[in-house]
Amino acid sequence: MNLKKKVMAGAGMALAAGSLIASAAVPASAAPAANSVKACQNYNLGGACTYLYYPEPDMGSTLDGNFQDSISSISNYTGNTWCFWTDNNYQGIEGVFQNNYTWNTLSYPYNDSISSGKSC
Ligand SMILES: [Ca+2]
Repeated sequence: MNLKKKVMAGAGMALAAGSLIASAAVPASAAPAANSVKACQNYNLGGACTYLYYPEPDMGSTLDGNFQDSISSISNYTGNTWCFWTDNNYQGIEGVFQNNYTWNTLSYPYNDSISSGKSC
Protein backbone atom coordinates (compact mmCIF):
# COMPACT_ATOMS: atom_id res chain seq x y z
CA MET A 1 0.00 0.00 0.00
CA ASN A 2 1.46 3.39 -1.00
CA LEU A 3 0.21 6.10 1.40
CA LYS A 4 1.99 8.98 -0.38
CA LYS A 5 0.24 8.28 -3.69
CA LYS A 6 -3.19 8.28 -2.03
CA VAL A 7 -2.65 11.71 -0.42
CA MET A 8 -1.66 13.27 -3.74
CA ALA A 9 -4.77 11.89 -5.44
CA GLY A 10 -6.89 13.44 -2.71
CA ALA A 11 -5.30 16.86 -3.19
CA GLY A 12 -5.99 16.70 -6.91
CA MET A 13 -9.67 16.04 -6.30
CA ALA A 14 -9.92 18.97 -3.88
CA LEU A 15 -8.43 21.30 -6.50
CA ALA A 16 -10.94 20.15 -9.10
CA ALA A 17 -13.84 20.75 -6.71
CA GLY A 18 -12.50 24.23 -5.95
CA SER A 19 -12.45 25.32 -9.57
CA LEU A 20 -15.97 23.99 -10.05
CA ILE A 21 -17.25 26.24 -7.25
CA ALA A 22 -15.46 29.25 -8.76
CA SER A 23 -17.19 28.89 -12.13
CA ALA A 24 -20.60 28.35 -10.47
CA ALA A 25 -20.22 31.75 -8.75
CA VAL A 26 -20.49 33.60 -12.08
CA PRO A 27 -23.95 35.26 -12.03
CA ALA A 28 -26.65 34.16 -14.46
CA SER A 29 -27.44 36.51 -17.34
CA ALA A 30 -29.79 39.41 -16.58
CA ALA A 31 -33.51 39.02 -17.27
CA PRO A 32 -34.48 40.30 -20.77
CA ALA A 33 -37.09 42.71 -19.36
CA ALA A 34 -34.43 44.58 -17.39
CA ASN A 35 -32.97 46.43 -20.38
CA SER A 36 -35.82 48.85 -21.10
CA VAL A 37 -37.37 51.93 -19.56
CA LYS A 38 -41.09 51.42 -18.88
CA ALA A 39 -43.12 54.61 -19.29
CA CYS A 40 -46.86 54.52 -18.55
CA GLN A 41 -49.86 56.82 -19.00
CA ASN A 42 -51.21 56.43 -15.46
CA TYR A 43 -49.65 56.62 -11.99
CA ASN A 44 -48.06 53.48 -10.50
CA LEU A 45 -47.06 52.10 -13.93
CA GLY A 46 -50.75 51.78 -14.85
CA GLY A 47 -52.65 52.23 -18.10
CA ALA A 48 -50.95 51.86 -21.47
CA CYS A 49 -47.15 51.59 -21.31
CA THR A 50 -44.31 51.89 -23.79
CA TYR A 51 -40.95 50.13 -23.42
CA LEU A 52 -37.96 52.18 -24.53
CA TYR A 53 -34.76 50.41 -25.57
CA TYR A 54 -33.22 53.11 -27.77
CA PRO A 55 -33.21 56.93 -27.93
CA GLU A 56 -36.76 58.16 -28.63
CA PRO A 57 -36.83 61.68 -30.11
CA ASP A 58 -40.63 61.62 -30.53
CA MET A 59 -42.86 60.03 -27.90
CA GLY A 60 -45.70 60.50 -30.41
CA SER A 61 -44.35 57.57 -32.45
CA THR A 62 -42.88 54.94 -30.13
CA LEU A 63 -42.88 51.24 -31.04
CA ASP A 64 -45.95 50.96 -28.77
CA GLY A 65 -47.86 53.91 -30.23
CA ASN A 66 -48.51 57.55 -29.34
CA PHE A 67 -47.32 58.53 -25.84
CA GLN A 68 -46.88 62.25 -26.52
CA ASP A 69 -47.59 64.41 -23.43
CA SER A 70 -49.23 61.48 -21.61
CA ILE A 71 -46.58 59.79 -19.40
CA SER A 72 -47.34 59.83 -15.66
CA SER A 73 -44.99 57.15 -14.24
CA ILE A 74 -41.58 55.76 -15.21
CA SER A 75 -39.53 52.74 -14.21
CA ASN A 76 -35.85 52.66 -15.21
CA TYR A 77 -34.26 49.25 -14.71
CA THR A 78 -31.65 49.60 -17.44
CA GLY A 79 -27.96 49.88 -16.62
CA ASN A 80 -27.99 53.62 -17.38
CA THR A 81 -29.45 56.91 -16.26
CA TRP A 82 -32.07 58.17 -18.75
CA CYS A 83 -33.06 61.76 -19.46
CA PHE A 84 -36.50 62.87 -20.63
CA TRP A 85 -37.49 66.19 -22.13
CA THR A 86 -40.76 68.09 -22.32
CA ASP A 87 -40.29 68.74 -26.08
CA ASN A 88 -39.40 66.52 -29.05
CA ASN A 89 -35.78 66.01 -30.12
CA TYR A 90 -34.38 66.32 -26.59
CA GLN A 91 -35.49 69.93 -26.18
CA GLY A 92 -37.32 71.81 -23.46
CA ILE A 93 -37.04 70.99 -19.74
CA GLU A 94 -34.72 68.06 -19.01
CA GLY A 95 -35.41 65.53 -16.25
CA VAL A 96 -32.78 63.01 -15.08
CA PHE A 97 -34.03 59.54 -14.12
CA GLN A 98 -31.38 57.37 -12.49
CA ASN A 99 -31.36 53.62 -13.08
CA ASN A 100 -32.78 51.00 -10.72
CA TYR A 101 -35.61 53.28 -9.62
CA THR A 102 -39.34 53.81 -10.23
CA TRP A 103 -41.21 57.14 -10.24
CA ASN A 104 -44.83 56.22 -9.49
CA THR A 105 -46.25 59.76 -9.61
CA LEU A 106 -44.57 62.23 -11.93
CA SER A 107 -45.32 65.84 -11.10
CA TYR A 108 -44.87 69.22 -12.83
CA PRO A 109 -43.18 69.81 -15.22
CA TYR A 110 -42.97 66.17 -16.35
CA ASN A 111 -46.44 64.75 -15.76
CA ASP A 112 -48.31 64.57 -19.11
CA SER A 113 -45.51 66.59 -20.76
CA ILE A 114 -42.67 64.18 -21.71
CA SER A 115 -41.99 64.25 -25.47
CA SER A 116 -38.54 62.62 -25.89
CA GLY A 117 -35.99 60.58 -23.97
CA LYS A 118 -32.69 58.70 -24.17
CA SER A 119 -29.87 57.24 -22.12
CA CYS A 120 -27.71 60.12 -20.88
CA1 LIG B 1 -44.36 67.82 -24.32
